[in-house]
Amino acid sequence: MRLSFSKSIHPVSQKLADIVIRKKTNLALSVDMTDSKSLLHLVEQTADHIAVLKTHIDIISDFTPKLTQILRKLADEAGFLIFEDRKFADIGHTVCHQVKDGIYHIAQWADIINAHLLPGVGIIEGLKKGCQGRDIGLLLLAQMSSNRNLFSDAYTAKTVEIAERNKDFIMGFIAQQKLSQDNDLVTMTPGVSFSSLEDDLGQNYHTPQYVIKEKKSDIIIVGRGIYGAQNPKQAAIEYQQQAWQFLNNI
Ligand code: S5P
Repeated sequence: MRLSFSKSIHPVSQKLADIVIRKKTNLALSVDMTDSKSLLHLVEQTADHIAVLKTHIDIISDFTPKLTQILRKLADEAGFLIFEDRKFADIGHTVCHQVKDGIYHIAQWADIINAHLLPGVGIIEGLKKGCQGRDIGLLLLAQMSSNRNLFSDAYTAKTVEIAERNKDFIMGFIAQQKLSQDNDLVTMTPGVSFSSLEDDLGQNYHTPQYVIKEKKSDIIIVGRGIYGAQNPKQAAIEYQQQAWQFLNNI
């Protein structure tokens, strides 16, 4: 099996590798629902098939702290990591509060967070400070899936370079392909669907085969391909099986 990060020095990547191997899944489910009941129903249906649950906690209309307590409990019981896709992008002092305080207290329940490196390396220190006390991994956005995005090759290369120098906290990338030869770093790829090529707001999709086999990513991130399906549990199983098969090079 090609699981390049299985010996990563990052504790969250180690946990992720253990889950991927034990549950035979390199699928991250993006639960972009806006009410907690639908979200929890989806998680209960798919928990056995996912390695990571990716949330956008700030789109939940009826959010209460109870929701993140329940998600944390489900994650510990079913064995998946929680990735809060907040895409931090501010100065260190501000992101420190954004990850720790407010109504979401992300650092109390998330295993993985992500950030844009646009403001410079202070964002890494700010998030690290805000995450003190728990094992949390930071993914840097090195590329995006959306049409005509403004990521340049130079920006992507600089992001990779900075990640490779900060592996105590940075666990890898959100990217469209494997970018670093450093096996401590994980690559997660969104914009994955069996059936769609794009949506009407600029999203682009590729198949699990393309992303895992051709582009050598580690983890596929799937949202509407699963929760928009007639049978989300069955769809999760199909994405799980395909992504796993191509990770194993069959
Ligand atoms: O480049 C990116 C980065 C991210 S994190 N493109 C993305 O689509 N995402 C997120 O992945 C996006 O915010 C959404 O939550 C998910 C893709 O959802 P889908 O429904 O299009 O599969």
